[in-house]
Amino acid sequence: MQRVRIVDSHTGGEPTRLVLEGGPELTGSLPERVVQLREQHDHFRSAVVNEPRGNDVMVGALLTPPTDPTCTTGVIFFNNVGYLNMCGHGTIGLIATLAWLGRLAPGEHRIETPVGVVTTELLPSGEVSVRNIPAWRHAKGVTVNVAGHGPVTGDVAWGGNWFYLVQDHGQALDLARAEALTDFTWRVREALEREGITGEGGGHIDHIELFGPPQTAGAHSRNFVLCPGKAYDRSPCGTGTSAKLACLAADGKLAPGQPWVQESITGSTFTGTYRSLDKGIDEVSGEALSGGRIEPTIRGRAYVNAEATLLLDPADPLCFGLRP
Ligand code: PYC
Repeated sequence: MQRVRIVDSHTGGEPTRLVLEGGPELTGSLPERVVQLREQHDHFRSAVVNEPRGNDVMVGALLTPPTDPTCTTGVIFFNNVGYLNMCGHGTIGLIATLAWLGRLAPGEHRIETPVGVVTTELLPSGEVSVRNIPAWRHAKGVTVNVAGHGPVTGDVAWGGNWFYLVQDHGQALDLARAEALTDFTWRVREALEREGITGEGGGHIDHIELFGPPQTAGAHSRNFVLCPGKAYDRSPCGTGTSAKLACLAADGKLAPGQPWVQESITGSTFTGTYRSLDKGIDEVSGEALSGGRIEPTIRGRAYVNAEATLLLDPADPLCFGLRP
């Protein structure tokens, strides 16, 4: 019987299952460890997050020793169908969980992910801020023909994962419509694939993000985010909010340092700000340049809600989870 020690948390409704002990031994750089996990231990990913122990919404986070000695830990995020490059809500959950375990104190902690180091801060309030890896808009106003709906126009942006962000979609962003929104965004994703639209270097766009008017006082926008395995994000999505900030910056609609409160489809919120990198802001006019890179910071709160040991019994035919 393999034993896997986990702590669950949720960040704005989106769950994170942190694996503390019992995962496979991985070596090399973080991107190399993702390849090892995918090619040699994918059944472990499935055992942790898929039914019957998990569910389609669950995001796993495997702690791994950092290769960068300035980092507190390394982490690999995964979900019901594969691996995430970065995960904002998951990083907030990771810090809240390590704090609850007494493994870290309020203040700054650097975390190594497969796509770079993010700098987190555990605030005295219990909130966590995540200074993410650079984000940018790759393409503005890309139109695709969505089956059953017609043309839809959106931006392609990177926020730690690749996103297609749509403002004008004709969909009401109400939680009661989650099934219809899932169907619509899945069709958008299929249209992107069919029409060969990708991120930079052929990066797979596996997150679709719709925006609409907020329902919470003080919020600037509400979103619905479809994740790669067809589950929707219950939180405002940290990497999705980073991609949104990159688009706002590129359009000159949000100044560096100005807060943007992003509400999720469940009503939870993240606050985002950014710092300009490269030549994202025209030094003469002060205007944002399309394609400029930004450094986003996302702030939110996670709550620990379970502590358990998973038992992986090789005699159990569903030991490694229900997989399509
Ligand atoms: O918060 O970045 C995020 C995220 C990605 C997928 C689910 N949550």
